[in-house]
Amino acid sequence: MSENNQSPIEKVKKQSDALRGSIVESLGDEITGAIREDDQAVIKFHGMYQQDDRDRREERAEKKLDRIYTFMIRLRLPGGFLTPQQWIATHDIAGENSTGVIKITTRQTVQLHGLIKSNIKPTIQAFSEAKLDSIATCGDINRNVLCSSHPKESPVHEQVFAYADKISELLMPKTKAYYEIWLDEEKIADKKEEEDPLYENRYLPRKFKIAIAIPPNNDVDVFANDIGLIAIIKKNQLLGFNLAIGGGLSTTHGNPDTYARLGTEIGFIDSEEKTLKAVYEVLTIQRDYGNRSDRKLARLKYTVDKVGVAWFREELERRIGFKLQEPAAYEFTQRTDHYGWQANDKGLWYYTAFIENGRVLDDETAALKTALLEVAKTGKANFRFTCNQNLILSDIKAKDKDTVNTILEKFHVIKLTEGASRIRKNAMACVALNTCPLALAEAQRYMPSLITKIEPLLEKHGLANEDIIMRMTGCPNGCARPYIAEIGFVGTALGKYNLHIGGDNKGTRLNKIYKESLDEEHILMELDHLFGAFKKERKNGQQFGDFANAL
Ligand code: SRM
Ligand code: SF4
Repeated sequence: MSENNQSPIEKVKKQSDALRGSIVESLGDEITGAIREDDQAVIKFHGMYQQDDRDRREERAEKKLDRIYTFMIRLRLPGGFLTPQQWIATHDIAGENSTGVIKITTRQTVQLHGLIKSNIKPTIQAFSEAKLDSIATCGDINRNVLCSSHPKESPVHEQVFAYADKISELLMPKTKAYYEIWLDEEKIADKKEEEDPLYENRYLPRKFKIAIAIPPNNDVDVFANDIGLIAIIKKNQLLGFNLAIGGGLSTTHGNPDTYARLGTEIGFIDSEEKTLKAVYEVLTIQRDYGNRSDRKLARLKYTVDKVGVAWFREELERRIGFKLQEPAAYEFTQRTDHYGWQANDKGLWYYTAFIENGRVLDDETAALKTALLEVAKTGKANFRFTCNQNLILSDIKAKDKDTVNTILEKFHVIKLTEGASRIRKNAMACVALNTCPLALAEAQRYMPSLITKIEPLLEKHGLANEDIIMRMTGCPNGCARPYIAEIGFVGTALGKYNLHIGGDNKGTRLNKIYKESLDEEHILMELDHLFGAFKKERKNGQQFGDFANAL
C-alpha cells in the first residue's frame, strides 16, 4: 500500500525512534499539562492515555482556560495477578499520585486515573520498584493477556495460567524506550539491540488482544479477542489449545462497515512450542495484511474476513511450518465469577469479592479499599483480578482463612458481596464519563442506579434468582463487552442507549439491537415487558438470552 494512503498514526509510529517520540520534551514543557499531539499516540505504547476532566470542560471553556489534563495509566498483568506487596504498592501509588480509586478493568488489570504530567515518571518508578510495568498495555501492539481467573476451575490452572506470562513476554516490543524515558536507564549505544523482527518499526495496524479460557468457564469472553486459546484438558492433563482468531467487538454508530465478530476456531495445537509459534505468526500475518489506512477497519477481524478463514489458516500453516489439527471438543457452560469462599483441589482458599464496576474505594456501604489493604498487610493472600471486574483473594492457607475473613467482615466486604442482587453481580459497565474522551453517555456512574430500578422489575416477575448477564457502555466501542451480554446497553447520547438483547450466557453468541436510543423511562418499560413475556412464555429452564434471541 502506498504510504500516502496510510493513516497518520502509521507515520507517527515509524518516525517515533522506537517509541521515544518527543516524550522527554513534552514532559519538560511546563506551560501546559498536556503533551504534544504525536506523543499522545506514542505514550499509549507505554501504557498511558492523556485525558481531561469532561465534567469541567464547559466551565473551563467559558473561562477561556485550558482543559484540566491528566493521564490514565494501565498495568501489564498477564492473567491479572498481584502479590500482596504489589497490592500495597498500588494502593500507595494510587493515594499519592492519582484520584485514589483503583479501577479493575474488563481485561483483568488495574488503571489509575487523574495523574498530572509531573507525576507520571514517579508513578512508573514506584511501580517498577514493585516489579510492575505498564509496557504495551495500550497502543497498536499486543495488550494484557487474559487467562481464566479462578484457580479452583482446574487442577492444571497454574500450568495454563503460565501461558499468559509466556505469551506476554514473547510479544513484548524490543525497544528500550520505556526504560530510558521513565526509569532513567542509559541510552543504548547499539540500535541493533532493539531491532524488532515482530513489530519492525511499524508495529501492528491496530491494538491486539489475546485471551486463554479454561472450559467450562468462559469468564475471559475468549471469542471477543483477536486470538482466543481454549485449553483442552482431559483427565486433568493439558492436551493443548484450540486456536480461535478474529474476535473483536467495537462498532461505530452509523458506519455499516464496522461490526462485532466472534473469533473463529481454526484448529488445535498440541505443544507449548507450537502454540507460541502459532500465536506469534498470527500477529505477523496481521502485521503484513491488516488495514493501515482506515483505523476503523484495522483489527484482525476485518483482515480475517478480507482474506477468508481458509486462506488465513493456510498462510498460518505456511509460516509456522506445521498443520493445525481439527479443533478439539469441549464445552462452555458459564462465564460468571464464583462469589464467596471456595477451596481448590490443593486445599487452598479463595474469596471472590464483588466490586461494582471494578471501582476499589471506601464508601458508605463498605470500606473495600481499606479492607484490601489490611488483607494485603497480613501477607496471607494474593490478588487476582477477573475479567468481570471483580477480585479474588487467593491462595490462602486453611489456617489463615479466619484472619482474612475477619477483616472482610469488619469492613463489610462480605455483606457487600452477599447482599448484592444477582443482576448486579452479573453486570458490568465501562468507565465512560468523566474521563473517557470517547464517551457519548454515562456508564459506570449510571449503571448502579439503573440496576436499582431494574431489581424491582425482576422481583415483580419472580425472576430475581435468574442469572442474567447485563452490560453497559458509554459508546459503541464495547469496552464492557455489551454485544455478548444477554442485555446490552450501548450509549448513543447523554441519557440514551441502544438496547441489545439475545446474547447467550456463555459468551458464544452476539446479541442484536432490539430498540434504539432509549431513555431511562423507555428502558424500564421495555425490560418490564420483556421480563413479563419471559416469565410467561419461557420453555423449561430456558435462559433469558436464549428466550430473547428467539423474539
Ligand atoms: Fe476500551 C478505547 C477503557 C476494554 C474496545 N477503552 C478505550 C479508552 C482508552 C478511550 C480512549 O481510546 O481514549 C477507554 C479509557 C477510559 C478511561 O477513562 O479509563 C477504554 N477499555 C477500557 C476499560 C478500562 C473499560 C473498563 O471499564 O474496564 C477496559 C480496559 C481493558 C484493559 O485493561 O486493557 C477496556 N475496550 C475494552 C474491550 C473489552 C475487551 O477487550 O475484552 C473492548 C472491546 C473488545 C475489542 O477490542 O474489540 C474495548 N476501547 C475499545 C475500543 C474499540 C477498538 C476497536 O476495535 O475499534 C476503543 C477505541 C479505540 O481503540 O480507538 C477503546
Ligand atoms: Fe469509553 Fe466507549 Fe470504552 Fe466506554 S465503551 S470506556 S465510553 S471508549
